Amino acid sequence: MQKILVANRGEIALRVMRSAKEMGIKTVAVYSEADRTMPFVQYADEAVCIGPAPSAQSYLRADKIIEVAKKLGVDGIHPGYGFLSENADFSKSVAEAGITFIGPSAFSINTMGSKIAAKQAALKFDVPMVPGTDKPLVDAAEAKEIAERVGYPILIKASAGGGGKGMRVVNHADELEEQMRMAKSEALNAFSNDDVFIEKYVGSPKHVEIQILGDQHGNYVYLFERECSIQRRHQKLVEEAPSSCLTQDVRKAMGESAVNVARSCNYYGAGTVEFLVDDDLNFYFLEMNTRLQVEHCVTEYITGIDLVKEQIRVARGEKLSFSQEDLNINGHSIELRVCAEDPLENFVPDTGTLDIYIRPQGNGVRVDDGYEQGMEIPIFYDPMIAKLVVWGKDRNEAIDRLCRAVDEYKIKGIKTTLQFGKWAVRQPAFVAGQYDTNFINKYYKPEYLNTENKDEEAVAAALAGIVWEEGKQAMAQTVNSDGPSKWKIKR
Ligand code: MV4
Repeated sequence: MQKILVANRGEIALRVMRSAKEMGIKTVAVYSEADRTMPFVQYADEAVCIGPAPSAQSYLRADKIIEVAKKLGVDGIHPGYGFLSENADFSKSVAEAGITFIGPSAFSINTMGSKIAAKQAALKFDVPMVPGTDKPLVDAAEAKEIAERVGYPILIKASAGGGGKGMRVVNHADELEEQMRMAKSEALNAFSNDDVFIEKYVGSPKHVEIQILGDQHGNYVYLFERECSIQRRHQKLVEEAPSSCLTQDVRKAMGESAVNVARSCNYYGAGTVEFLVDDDLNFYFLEMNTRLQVEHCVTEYITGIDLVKEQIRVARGEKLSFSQEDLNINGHSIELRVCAEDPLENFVPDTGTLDIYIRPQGNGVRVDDGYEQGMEIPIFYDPMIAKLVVWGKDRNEAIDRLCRAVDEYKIKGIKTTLQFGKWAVRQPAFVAGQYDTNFINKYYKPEYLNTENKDEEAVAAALAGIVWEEGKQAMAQTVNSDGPSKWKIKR
């Protein structure tokens, strides 16, 4: 593979290009008119504008992207996450154009894209699942029968759903018919498919997901878990690896189940198998995400594996160069998603200009971001502007380091989730590792955040720094254009 096109934008485009560069592979960026000046466009060896700002006219234009790839002699396309990353037709079209899709086959994407097909496939490998159905519901009468059998409360889920869309809790039999009708109409609207199924509702679960890697020769490994229970409206905000609630035995059992889910759809590449974990550490398969995930960095920190490089190697047809026995958990990693959202106003997205943008640095700190100071955050895309990822020799050090890094991070001009993240990891429930998907609803109130501008001094200092830098630059320009002797003459 000589040249990779990254069909994405922002931090993930940059992150993929960095690994490609280390492997001696050239990179191509495709970008929308709104993204012209972004770092990922500048970083790429070549860059092509593919359309106006709205994603439907740029980052989702599979035809245009493949056309650019062919024209520039690209031999691999990396889809990142979101956009076309879990689009089976795109995976297929890329392959048909004679280009390697750096991701799973259309078959794997299709199988796992249908929650019902995914359950049917995984069932053959004895993967634990929540009691319920693995076939589309035929009518309300059948639904009632099944609900009686598994017992209320139940969940109605859309087969084409995921990320919580088209999900309805039903507490009593007399709500079932109405909720089923609504779930079906919601699913039809959102996914053009109204298949729904039933699961027993697990209250207050933990969301634990397993990172897997598979090659095209039938070899699989699991790279342990990520605990992602701190989320709001199905948007994750804080993720960590490893999970502090699992035992070695449960970790191994979940890892092996995750590999079986991957096996069940002949998966290759990097993938994530999501599980619900209850208070007794029973775990249940939820769904598989057939892409590199936002939070992959915490897994990279604790395993020392570069997941993007492994994706590229697997796509080239290479065998995995390590086995399960070679993998160990080293230390602890926490990621905070830095989103342009106001945690004081229900996390409503905020737009504006990054008037000040200064990254934290130092031991055990990784910032994956897509913007520079002075840039505007466009309204067209995901509000996540950066990921602050830390590593510590143990969980307490990781927590302290995250707080230190939040303090060093200076962002002015837009509201962000930085202070929320610092609050979250200092909560007694988080520190004790005793939290589930209700964490934010249960504990968070906007007034808990330190809202007064206690950072005013630091910002003043940062501004002074900018003025100083600008002054130095102006001076350097004077020196360069006129030669050093000018100073002497002027004096
Ligand atoms: C569940 C559940 C409880 N019981 N399934 C939400 C997104 C989708 N991936 C599955 N989800 C859930 N499925 C059963 N049988 C609770 C959720 C859920 C959830 C799961 C993971 C992380 C956050 C969540 C927030 C609300 C509900």
